Amino acid sequence: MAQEFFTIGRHLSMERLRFPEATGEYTSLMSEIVLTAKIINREVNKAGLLDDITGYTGDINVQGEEVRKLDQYADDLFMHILKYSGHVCAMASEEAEDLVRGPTYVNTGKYVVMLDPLDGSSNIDANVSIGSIFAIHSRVTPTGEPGALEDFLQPGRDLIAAGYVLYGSSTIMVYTSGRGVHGFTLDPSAGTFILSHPNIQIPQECKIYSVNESYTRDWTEGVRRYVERCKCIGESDEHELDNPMSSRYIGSMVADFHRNLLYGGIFLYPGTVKKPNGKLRLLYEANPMAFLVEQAGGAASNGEIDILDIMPTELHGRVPLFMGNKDEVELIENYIKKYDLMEELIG
Ligand code: P6P
Repeated sequence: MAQEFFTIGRHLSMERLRFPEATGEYTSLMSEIVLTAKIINREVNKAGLLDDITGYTGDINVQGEEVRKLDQYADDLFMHILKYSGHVCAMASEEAEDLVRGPTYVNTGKYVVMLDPLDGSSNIDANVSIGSIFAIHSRVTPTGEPGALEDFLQPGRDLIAAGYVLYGSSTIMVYTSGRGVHGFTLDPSAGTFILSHPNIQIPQECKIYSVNESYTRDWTEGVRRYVERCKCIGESDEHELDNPMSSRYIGSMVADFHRNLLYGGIFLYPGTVKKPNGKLRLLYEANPMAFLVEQAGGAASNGEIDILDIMPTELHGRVPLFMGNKDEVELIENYIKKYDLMEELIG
């Protein structure tokens, strides 16, 4: 139940009061992200009605993916609003090959922002929920200089905030600044996000597994055996379930993640023999989700170590991603350790 008009603005102001030395820059930056989310929500909601905002731009992004008009719109909007906020010295986006910097006067900005402006947008024509993902680091380069790559190549453990906006049956912003995970649902009539999910904690029981099973033949032995265990098929062992988990996979990570966060579940995007690092990007997909799920009592791993402990080496680096209930993530790591090593040894 939404707490009566406890808006995200009031939440951010109360957060600021915790830190007397706070300059208000972070609060102001978050307010700019909230504004951007409202505008993107408006465009996503009418996408099916207007030709000029659906379909493809004809460009190919740095990922080699066809760019949709809504992708470009969302990216342009985030860039414009954040670039001139005065708080961001540089940005990284799925849609931009290199760093994006603002005008010289914002070299004093304290933060860098990493964005997937509109994740899952290939689903928009089918009216499937899509999302925006953001993550915020404090810069490590001297204030006054242009933002630089090393401002982004920090482990997720050092993030100061991360979140997503899910444009679905209703639009919800879920974010953390390291003091719990909080969900705010947009009240379109009031034009503001209202606290609807305070202190989200992932349920103890893992009821759902989410993975694209069309890649089964390319998985390593450990991943394959874990998924078989979720389905109660294959060789039994001490981790055998009494009943299979439900399979839920919509191909839009923010939607899949949000459902599993609220209901209890495990999301897998494994590497394969051909693509050992999988598909999802560390800086603006895996890290923000890992920060959120750890704050909600869950875990996120690349199959060996916590996502948040990975030292990034490039803007668009990819990682295998297993995230959700902590016990399940640990079990996946054990299966990988046990069976993938065996596979390597015996070939
Ligand atoms: P696949 C969407 O393109 C995305 O980046 C994520 O939102 C989603 O989880 C994944 O890719 C889906 O990838 O290979 O299963 O279609």
